[in-house]
Amino acid sequence: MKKVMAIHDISGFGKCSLTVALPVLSACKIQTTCLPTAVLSTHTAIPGFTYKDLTKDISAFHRHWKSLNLTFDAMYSGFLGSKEQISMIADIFKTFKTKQNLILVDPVMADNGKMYSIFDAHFAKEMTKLCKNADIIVPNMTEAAFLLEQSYRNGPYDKTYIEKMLRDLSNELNVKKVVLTGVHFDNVSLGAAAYDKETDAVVYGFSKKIDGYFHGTGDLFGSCLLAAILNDNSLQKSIQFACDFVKESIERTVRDKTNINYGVNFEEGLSQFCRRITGEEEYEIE
Ligand code: PXL
Repeated sequence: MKKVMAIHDISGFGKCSLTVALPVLSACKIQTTCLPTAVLSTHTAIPGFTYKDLTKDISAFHRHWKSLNLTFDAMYSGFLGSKEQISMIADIFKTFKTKQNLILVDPVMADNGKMYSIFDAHFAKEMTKLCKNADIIVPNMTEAAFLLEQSYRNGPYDKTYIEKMLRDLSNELNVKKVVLTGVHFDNVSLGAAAYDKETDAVVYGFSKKIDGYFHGTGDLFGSCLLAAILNDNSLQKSIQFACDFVKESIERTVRDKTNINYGVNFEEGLSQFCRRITGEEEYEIE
């Protein structure tokens, strides 16, 4: 069984971060070791959330896991509770990095042109340091702008803009693979673009765009992407699997008329997603 260390917060209510990564990876038969970075009553977009920072616990987790000689096929970080955590997570990466395993960093900090309420521009500077340790980074368009210290641009975008952004991120952060989410060239399709420095190639994955801002979809995308990659799918196929599954989860949420702040209905599609990425179920791209 493949093994992943998942480094995210636990938001008790409002599906995102560990309450998405853990079920997705487990359903895909990937053993998941959780490093919670903070515990919240809800994610930060729901007013009144409680917040317990776990920075002080991280080095104890690190020491204990090191003493157990744990090994991982991938380490996957998302929402970090404080700036101080960034160097601690970089140390964890150093301890458990091997030639074969994969570090995927989702630089969770912003969306829709704005930083999440608990972060500031200084946090973005620190986040660039963590990205420099990664094999793959998965920023959305807002996070990419912050990482490059550029101002955010609303879409639709064009290929020149997206492909320059991918190459700039790869060069400035010294990362081999970059997956940009929230890419769209019109108002019909939405998806992701992936760059591989080794081949200098850019590939795209798109699904039908559904209007509205649905919370937690970045974490769902990252978790699905990692699960697909660990099942030996190409980067292009992996982004397409992830885009389609996020879109289908949004469609179920719209059908159910759930509050879009509460997270998307991914649960109903999970077993099918797992069959798709393992090749047990034929999958035709729409
Ligand atoms: O989905 C990203 C995310 C993760 N964790 C927490 C958040 C957010 C986005 O708002 O608030 C706590």
